[in-house]
Amino acid sequence: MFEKILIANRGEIALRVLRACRELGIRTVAVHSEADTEAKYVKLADESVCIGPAASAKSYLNIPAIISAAEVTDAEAIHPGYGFLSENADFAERVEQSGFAFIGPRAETIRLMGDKVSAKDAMREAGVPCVPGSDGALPDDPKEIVRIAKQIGYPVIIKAAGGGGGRGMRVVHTQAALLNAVTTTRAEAGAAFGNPVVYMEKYLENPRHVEIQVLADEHGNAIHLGERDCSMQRRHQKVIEEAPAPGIDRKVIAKIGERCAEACRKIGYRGAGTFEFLFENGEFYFIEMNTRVQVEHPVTELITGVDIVQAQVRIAGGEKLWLKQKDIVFRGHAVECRINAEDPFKFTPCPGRISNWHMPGGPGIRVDSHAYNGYTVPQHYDSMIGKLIAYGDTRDQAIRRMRIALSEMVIEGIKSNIRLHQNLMLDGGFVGGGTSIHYLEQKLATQAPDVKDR
Ligand code: MV4
Repeated sequence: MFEKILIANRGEIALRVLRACRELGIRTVAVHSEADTEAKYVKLADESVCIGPAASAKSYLNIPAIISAAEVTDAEAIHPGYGFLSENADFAERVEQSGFAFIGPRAETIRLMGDKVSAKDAMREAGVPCVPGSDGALPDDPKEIVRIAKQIGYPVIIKAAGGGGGRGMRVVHTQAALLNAVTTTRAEAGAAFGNPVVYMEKYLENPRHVEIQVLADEHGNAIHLGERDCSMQRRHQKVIEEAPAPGIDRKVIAKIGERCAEACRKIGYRGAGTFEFLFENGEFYFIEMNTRVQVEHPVTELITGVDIVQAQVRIAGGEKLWLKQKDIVFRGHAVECRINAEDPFKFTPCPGRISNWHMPGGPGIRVDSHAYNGYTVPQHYDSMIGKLIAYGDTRDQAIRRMRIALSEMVIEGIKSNIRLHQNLMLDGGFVGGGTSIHYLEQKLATQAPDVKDR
């Protein structure tokens, strides 16, 4: 096993990785920008290195600075967390070429999944059910494009191969609008991602976002850790996640989970990964694969008892997977609320000094946050300052515990979205379970103006 790991990230996930390393008896190196010098996890790490100014491009995205930090501290491996460089194949490649282990999949796997056309090709080939579509890049010939759309049936969606996570997509309802939409999406994709390749899918009008967590080792073993429902989102930012997904038959999950595990074996996947699906009318349709640990990994940890971050580290260290599929037992229910430093109704970011910070506790409550009393939330990064996760024997118990935890939680000095979560925990749609990806935006759009403008 590694003796020292460099954590190439910030915020709550840097602290989460640090704790996983501590438990494994591995020393840690925190790298940080000038804006994060005072962060608690930086002080908790065995060593720390300042890698540049506040701007991400000059620090957390600065590949030479991060590799130099690993060199001067004699770290053996680099954990990229999520966001920043976590899904950058060139970074993974340079880390390994410099003689360090990258805690994640091989660079070529990251590259394969980063191109959404090659990712879908690989998954279709490996037996994972995909959204019906163009089966590859769209050709240039307009007649062919029209033919493909006709065959799929309207509405269709045009997506950029270099996109993902909601960037570079356009829904098309009629043949009249098709060719302009393709031209525009291509142009935007070329400018935004340096890759004008686009593909077409049937547009699913009211799906849920259900994803499957997998773990795979470099010896050809792979398992799944079940699903997470991440449908409660606004502008492609997840707000609440939960596991298991309400109302889906366990047999259906076992079947799609095994398809994902088998796909991992077939493509030689290594590490933790997530298969993103749209779920509609009882069917799973693959859309993308994430090759990193995800923000919402704790809900899976709570219902399976598997520490996903420790698993990432052990797998990167070359260990053979110590768990078989039959060892994975799903128990209880977990809900995660993302706590953001933002206006709870207008959603504008609200950085600044936290004058009072009190976190809830009690049975089934987990708080993953790097913040503390007196901490200043920097303006330079994402507004997520922590995650509140509630576990219970049943979904109902998890939600009740979440309501209590939210009522105990105090964040003063900055605005937070606690009140949004309090509303959602009492919302009929959420409490009923199984709402679509459009539910939250529709609810917010129809909310009474006095509530909206508060
Ligand atoms: C779709 C879709 C409907 N049909 N693809 C958005 C994020 C990216 N990962 C894929 N996305 C979607 N792809 C087809 N064929 C609807 C979305 C979508 C969405 C998906 C997951 C979570 C939130 C979403 C919000 C809007 C649209």
